[in-house]
Amino acid sequence: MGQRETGRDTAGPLAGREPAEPILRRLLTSQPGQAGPPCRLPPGQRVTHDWKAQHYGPVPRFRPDRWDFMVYGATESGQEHRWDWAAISALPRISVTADLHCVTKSTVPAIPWEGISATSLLRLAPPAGPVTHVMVWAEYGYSANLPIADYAADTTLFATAVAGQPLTPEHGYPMRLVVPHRYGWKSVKWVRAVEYLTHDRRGFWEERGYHNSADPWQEERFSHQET
Ligand SMILES: Nc1nc2c(c(=O)[nH]1)N[C@H]1C(S)=C(S)[C@@H](COP(=O)(O)O)O[C@H]1N2
Ligand SMILES: [Mo]
Repeated sequence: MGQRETGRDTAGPLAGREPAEPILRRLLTSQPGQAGPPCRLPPGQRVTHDWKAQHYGPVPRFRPDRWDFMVYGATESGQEHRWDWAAISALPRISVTADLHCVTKSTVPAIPWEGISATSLLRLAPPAGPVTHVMVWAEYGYSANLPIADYAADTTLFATAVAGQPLTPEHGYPMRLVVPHRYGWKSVKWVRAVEYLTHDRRGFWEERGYHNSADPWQEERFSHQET
């Protein structure tokens, strides 16, 4: 495959935030009252504290006057929904602290995301009954598909900030999707639209050999594993 992910050095808000030891202890300790695997690091992953941005292609420039966010496709009303940056900025915020698992095996632990929950956007832009999946679209045509259940998970959010600071351009400014329970390529940076689908369709990396469902706990990295 001629394409690969590129990494860039960035001094994000997490740089030097915490010594390694407490993070490792937290990762290796099961969380009381939380369902799921006893070890919080998915198989084959290693922890990295150096949060390098991972993406394909250049970092887009944000132009607030031209930027909008759309929900279209199989909406309940049959109409598309559109927000400009001021309207998005006025929506209520949630916080989700989550690990980010890149398929290339690095995991950045405990990123304190803040943003708009996917469920609140689902309420504002209800899907039609037959919707089964969404395609999440970014600048330059990057995309990732998700079953509606993954999109509607209560930890899925459109992040605009980390630790109280706006996202850096490399990490998705002004807004990115975060799907903590899937590999990082589903966490679409520089997001511009969500398309409601009545059938599954593969996104950018899914078409190029990455696994369709991308569950890090099942090590669903590549399509040849799909049965
Ligand atoms: N638009 C866009 N979003 C993207 C990507 C990309 O190439 N383009 N790369 C994905 C991949 S592979 C990962 S691991 C995460 C990395 O997020 P980070 O750079 O903030 O660590 O972004 C995801 N979102
Ligand atoms: Mo990735």
